[in-house]
This record gives sequence, structure tokens and C-alpha cells, in this order.
Amino acid sequence: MISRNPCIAHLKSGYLFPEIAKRRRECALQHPDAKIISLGVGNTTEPVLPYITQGLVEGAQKLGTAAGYSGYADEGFLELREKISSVFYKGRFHADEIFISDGAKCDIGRLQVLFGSGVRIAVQDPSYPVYVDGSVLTGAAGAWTETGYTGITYLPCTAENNYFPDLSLLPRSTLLYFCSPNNPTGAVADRHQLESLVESALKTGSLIIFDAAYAEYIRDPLLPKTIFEIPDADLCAIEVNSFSKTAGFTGVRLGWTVVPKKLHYESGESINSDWARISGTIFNGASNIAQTGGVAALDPEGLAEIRQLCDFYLENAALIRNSLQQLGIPCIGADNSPYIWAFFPEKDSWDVFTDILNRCYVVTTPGSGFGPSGQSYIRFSAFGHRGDIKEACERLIHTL
Ligand code: PL4
Repeated sequence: MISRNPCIAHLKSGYLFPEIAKRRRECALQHPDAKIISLGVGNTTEPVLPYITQGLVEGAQKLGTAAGYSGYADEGFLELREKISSVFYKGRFHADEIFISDGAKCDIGRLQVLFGSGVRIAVQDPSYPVYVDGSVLTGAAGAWTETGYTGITYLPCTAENNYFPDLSLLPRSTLLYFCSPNNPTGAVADRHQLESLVESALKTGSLIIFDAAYAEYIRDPLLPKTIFEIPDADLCAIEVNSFSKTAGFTGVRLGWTVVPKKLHYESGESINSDWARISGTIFNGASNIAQTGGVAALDPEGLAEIRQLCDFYLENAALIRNSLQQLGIPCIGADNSPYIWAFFPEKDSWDVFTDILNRCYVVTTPGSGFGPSGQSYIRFSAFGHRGDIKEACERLIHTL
């Protein structure tokens, strides 16, 4: 018989989000009349807005004409790559430094092929689970112990350090995942913090994978929306981003990854060339319908719709945070992020999750699922219909 990849056995348990969905189903079976509201998984709920929808429709219609038909578009539409560069990066990247993907998560999973199983990994703790679980699957994470994986350096991001890690803990030659606005804490790194991040990466010979999936939620003009606002970041950072949470493309699937040509391995070879080679080998490009939608999303009308959609979820976030604050529950997030990170001192995250689910019929995400420093926290997601968000807030206020 064929043998199993031994790395799979090192996965700690079920992936966080299916586990939450399982517990929600169990609750529904026990309470068939209850209307369960999800503030758990960060999944968009509102329709794609008209201008961007029209872009998607045009993408589909083109396929039905001889003149408009297109097949594989391996590295992505040139028009989309050039537009991404001009809209988000002031045109500083050439189209062949921008790779169109089927979403940020997919590229986060694929990027580690560049570095193999011997690479050291560091993550913000807590962090989006894919960084750790993806590292387990490539064999880079090492063995699981009570304090985490031996091959991973966990950089605590807690109230004590204002949710920004102590960078003196970053080992040499490390692949560091960094997410801002952060999932799950909602914290956003300021310019000075990102400057120190770049400085540490350059000093230690490390590479940052900067996850900017929530950048369009930043409303404070002083906060950087991309790592490439920081000088010399193109010497030490790759950025992944997505249309999922901004244009409502969670189901459409479209994202991008910036791999600057200035990036090199220790041995001198180009990381950009390797990524082009690898993507061309294990990925066949994003849907061309999605890409036409993406081009529309980056027109002025599309960008206005992105802002409108993010504003809607930010208003939801403010409603949730205000309710928790009324209850005296300490929390952060919501200002420049669709997540609220709430603290329940001395309680176990899964116990609080279960309590809120069983008493309020509201699904949340237990903070411990995002890493050891997430213990005693709960993440509330602002992705939901306004009526559901208001009802969930009422239930929290009257039950907790
Ligand atoms: C549930 C920091 C959500 N099944 O849609 P993508 O692939 O472009 O982006 C995924 C992504 C990338 N980076 C960050 C993210 O938070 C997410 C989406 N995270 C969440 O609730 O934390 C959805 C999770 C989905 C999943 O496993 O990703």
C-alpha cells in the first residue's frame, strides 16, 4: 500500500474553521428551533456591488464570443497586474513582479515550496492558522509539543506589547508570516512598527510574508496599507493580498502576490524567477471571469464599491465592539479591521465559545485556535447581514 505523508500526522487536530462548523451543526441539532447567527468565520455575506458584478458578467460574456474568448492565463491578465501595481503600489512594481492567484490562502499554501522543509518559521501569536498548518504540511514546523511546534518561533502579540511582537526574538534566516490588519486581533501595525519589522528582517537575513488581505479596511490615513510603503521592504518581503474581503470575492476566488525582483536567496538566486517557475508548474491561473471582475473592481467605480462594502462591515464591527464594551468586556479591533478581539480573563477560549453558542446561539471563534497567546480570547467577525449583527448584539447584551 502507498504510505501516508508523515507530516499529515503532525497536524495538531482538525482545521479550526471546519471544527467550528461542526460545533455549530451540533448546536443546531440540539436546538432545532434556534436561529443561530454566525460571527465566527470571516466569510462575506453581502452581494457583490453592481459595477463589479457587471465586470464579472462581461468576463463570462466574453468567453461566449470568438473575439473575446481566452483560455489559460497562467500568470494573470496583464491589464489586471498593471492595474494592481498602479492602484496599490503607485506603479512601482513591474507586471512580472505581480502574480495573480485564486486567493491569498492558496498562495500562502504554495509559497512555502520556495523554501522547503528546512526553513525556520516565525509567526505572530495569535495568527491565521494556515501559516502554521501549511508549515506542518511542508515538514518545516517540526514536532508538536505542549507549547507549540518545535520548528516554529511564536512571537506573542498581546495587550502587554500592544499586539506588536518583540522582534529581538526573531531567529536568523527565518520565514516570518506577518498580517496587518491582523487576523485575529484586529491590530494594525503603524509605520514605525513596520520600519522596525523590515529592519529586523534585513538584519537577520529573514524574509517576511506580509498578508495584507484586510488592507482596504484601514481608515486611518497614517497607517500603512502595504509593507512596500516601507523603504527597502522590496529586499525582504513578499506580499499576499486578495479581493475576497474587499470586493466580496470569497467565493469568486481572486488574489495576488507581489514578489519583487530585488529579492534573492542567501545563495544569490532570484526568488521572483523561482516563484514564476513554481507557479507555472503547480498552478494554472485564476479564472478569467474573476479576473475581468478584478479589473472592474480597480476602476474608480469599483474602488468606490470596495470602500462602500468595507464601510458596511466596519459599521457592523463598531456595533459588536460597542456591545461588548457595554458589557465591560475588554476588546480591541473594529476601527481599521473587520475583527474584534475580546478578552475573557482566566477563562478557556473553547469554554467561552461554547457558552456563547449555547446561551446566545451566536457562533464566534475561540482565540486559542489561533495560537497559544490567543487563550482566553474570542474573535468576533463583522461579516454578516446588518439585521443579524444587531440581533446577535442584543442577545449578547441581554445574556452575557
Ligand atoms: C475560512 C489573514 C477567514 N475557509 O479568500 P482568500 O484565500 O483570498 O483569503 C483567505 C485569508 C487570507 N489571509 C487572512 C485571512 O484571514 C484569510 C481568510 N480568513 C477567517 O475567518 O479567518 C476565513 C477562514 C476559510 C479559510 O480557511 O481561509
